[in-house]
Amino acid sequence: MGTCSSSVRKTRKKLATLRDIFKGNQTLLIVLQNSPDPDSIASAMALRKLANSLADIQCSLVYGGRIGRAENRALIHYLSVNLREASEIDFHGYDLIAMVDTQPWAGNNCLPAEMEPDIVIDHHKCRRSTRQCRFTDIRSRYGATVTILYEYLQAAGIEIDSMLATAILYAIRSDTQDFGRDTTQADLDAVMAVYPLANKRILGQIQRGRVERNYFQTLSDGLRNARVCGPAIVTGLGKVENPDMIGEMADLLLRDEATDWAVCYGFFEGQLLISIRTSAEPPRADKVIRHMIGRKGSGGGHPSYAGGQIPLESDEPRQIRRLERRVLKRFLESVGAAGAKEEKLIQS
Ligand SMILES: [Mn+2]
Repeated sequence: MGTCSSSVRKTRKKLATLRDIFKGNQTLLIVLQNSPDPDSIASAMALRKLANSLADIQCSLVYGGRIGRAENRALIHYLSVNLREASEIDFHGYDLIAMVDTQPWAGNNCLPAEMEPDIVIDHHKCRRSTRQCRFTDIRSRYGATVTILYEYLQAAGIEIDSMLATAILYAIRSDTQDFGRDTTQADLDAVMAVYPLANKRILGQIQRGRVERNYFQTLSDGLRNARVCGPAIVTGLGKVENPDMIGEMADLLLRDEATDWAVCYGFFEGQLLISIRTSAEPPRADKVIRHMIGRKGSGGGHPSYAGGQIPLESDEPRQIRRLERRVLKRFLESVGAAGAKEEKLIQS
C-alpha cells in the first residue's frame, strides 16, 4: 500500500511539472525509439493525447529505422497512427521535444546528437546524461513505458478512447510477453483498466499481422545458421532489410526448452544489431549486452531482454567476421560459458 500511494503522489507531482512545461507552447515533437515497438508507439500516442488535452499542443511523432515487424505495422495501420520518418522532420522547428521509451544519446533514436530533449519518459535504466534534461520520469522497474503515461492520463482525468486503449493494452502485453517477463503491479493495473475499452477485433488483427514473403526466407536462414553454444542458441541473419526480425528470431529461439539464452544479430544500415533474451537471469540481459558491446557501440534493455548496436568500420567480410566472433566470445564470458563447444541447432 505504501509504495502504491507514493507512486500516485509521484505521478501527480510529475504531472504538475509537465503541465508547467507545456504552458505557452504550441508544438511538441515526440521522438520514438528506432524501429519503434508497440510500447514506443503507444507511449507516443498517450503523450500526444496528454499534450493535446492539457495544453492544446500540436504533436508530431517521429522515428528512425524501419517498422518491419508485421504486428507493429498492423498496429499502425489499424489504429491509424500518423508516424513520420526522421528525414521529413525539421528538428529545430518545434517548441518542445520529448522522448519516449528511449533516452538521449542512447544510440537507438533519431534525435540529432547536438540536441537535448525537454521531456524524457522511459522504463530503461536511467543514463547519466538523461539527468540533465528538464523533465525526466524514468521507472526502470515498470514493464512498459506506456504504463507511466497511462498513470498520467488517469491522474489528469483524461478519457482514454478505444484506439488508445487498444494500443496501451497491446504495448504492455508485448513488452512483458503477456505478463511473463519484467511485469509490475502497475502494469497489471493499467491493463485491467484499459481492457474493457480496447477493441478486441483490432487486437486480433494486430496479433496476426500479415508478413511479407521474404519473412519465411529470413526465418529459414536464422534457423539454419543457429548454433547451440553452452546455455545459449546463437544465430546470425546476415544483412537484413527488416531489423525487427533480429528480436523476433531471438524470441523464437528462447522457446527451446533446453536453452537459457538466445542471441541473434544482423546487419542493417552500417551497424551490427544484436538482440539477446534470457529465461535465467542473473546475469541480467542488459548487463550482458553492455559487456558484449563494450566501447564499440551502445546497448541496454531489461533484466530478461536487451539489445544493442555497433557501427561497422568497414564492409570487409573478414572484419565483420572478427567483430561477430569478438561479440560472441564476450557473450559466452559473461554468461559463464567461455570456450563452450558449438553444434548446429538443426540438421539440414
Ligand atoms: Mn518499452
